[in-house]
Amino acid sequence: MFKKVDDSIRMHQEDEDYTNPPEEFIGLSDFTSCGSDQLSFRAGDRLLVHTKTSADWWWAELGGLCGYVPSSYLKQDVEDSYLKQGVEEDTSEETSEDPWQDEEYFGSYGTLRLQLEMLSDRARTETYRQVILTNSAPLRGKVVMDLGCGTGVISLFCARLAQPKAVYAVEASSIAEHTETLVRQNGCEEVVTVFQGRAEELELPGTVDILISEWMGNCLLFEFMVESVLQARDRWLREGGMMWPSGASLCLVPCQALDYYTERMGFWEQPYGLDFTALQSLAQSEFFSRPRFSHLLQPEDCLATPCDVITLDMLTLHVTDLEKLRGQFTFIVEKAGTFHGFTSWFRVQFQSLERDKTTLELDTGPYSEPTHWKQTLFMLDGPISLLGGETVSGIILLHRNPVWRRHMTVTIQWRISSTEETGNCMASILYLLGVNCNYHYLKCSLIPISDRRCGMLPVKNDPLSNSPLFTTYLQVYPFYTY
Ligand code: GJV
Repeated sequence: MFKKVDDSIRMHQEDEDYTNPPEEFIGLSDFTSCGSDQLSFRAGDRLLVHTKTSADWWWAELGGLCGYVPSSYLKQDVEDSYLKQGVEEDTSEETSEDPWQDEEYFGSYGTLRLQLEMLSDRARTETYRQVILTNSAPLRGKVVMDLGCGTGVISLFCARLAQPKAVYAVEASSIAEHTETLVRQNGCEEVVTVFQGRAEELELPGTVDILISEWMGNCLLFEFMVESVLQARDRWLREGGMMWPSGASLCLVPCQALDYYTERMGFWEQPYGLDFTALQSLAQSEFFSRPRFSHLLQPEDCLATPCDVITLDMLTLHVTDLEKLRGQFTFIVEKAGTFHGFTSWFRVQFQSLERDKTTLELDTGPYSEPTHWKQTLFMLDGPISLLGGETVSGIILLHRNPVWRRHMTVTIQWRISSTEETGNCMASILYLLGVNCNYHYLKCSLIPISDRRCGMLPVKNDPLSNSPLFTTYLQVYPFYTY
């Protein structure tokens, strides 16, 4: 599985500064590799980091094996490094850092900039309004909790459009100081009570019938506010109560992203008549190593019908389920095109309080009205041409960061296969890709063979079990990248 130390280091050090000795780091938590170029380790293991390949992934060694490791799972061996550098030890800052980054998180939600962004997202806000409007009859006399109410818009919809007994509007950021005023100005103070504080630390007058919240982040889970919602559910939702949203799913599609690709990669070909192609691999790792948030996917750039890769039932989901989520996909390419990457988004459902009434949905995908989340694009290292009828299949893994609790790593492993008859080639494997051995960066590089109709690999057995898997590893970054 893993490369032997000698070979891999030699390979890796080709253009490295030999004078830099490896640094020792300690595993903060267990890490299980998701591919043959990653290295598994356990909390407390001492790893030698040879190269800090990118901000997120480092090339490290443990017990004679080498592989990539996520930098956020490691901490420096402070004693060792300080001894070496002769600096006095001071870990106070490091140890006092909040893994939830609440100061920063609630600080940003205390600004009108973010509140305006959410409120002016018509599709989002209008869906919540419709949910309340269409459920106004059964909402009568009910107790509702609005978790993360912000300016209180959902609570106000409840009070204005239905006749609940009480609405508990819970908000941890400083915006809550204004929510109180808005409640009064809209004449809802009899029904809506604002609780300023973290939902986890809150005392409410009693249980609630409905827990409503707009907790979704990029790629659905990012920010992991969903944990607060699940904890509130377990503490405050009465038996048989309703969660809104009641269900959620993460969606994925292989796609074209020609404009984005050309803008970031094509540029270097001949700017001002000069040859800047030497910068292309740098451009690739700088621009494509992280997901592109706020990508707006055009429907015509979908190469297949999108599918739900992960679905969550908000009544039964456990906080521990969030640590690792796994989904599968098989896309059948509908029309020939260039495969630049995968785009992801989410849908959430709002089951009706009344039996047999329609479930409302908020869909943040390319076939619906754009929302402030837009979509998230995961670029491949290089484009691949696909033909209609070929399949792109694989798995997606969401690994919650064990240290930084609002972050996660998204891994997509995929392969392409075809059953098409092609000239003198015996059907199948039009798999023209190889794993680049020059591991400058974690995503596997693809080496497309320029003419896929020649020189392709003969198919021996089942193309699916034969063809290698390509992995796109991406670290999903903080909420403030909005
Ligand atoms: N307790 C109270 N308020 C919270 C909590 C919590 N645990 N977590 C988040 N919020 N990404 N489109 C508040 C946060 O301050 C903000 O106003 C809102 O919920 C987040 C909305 C996330 N939506 C999004």
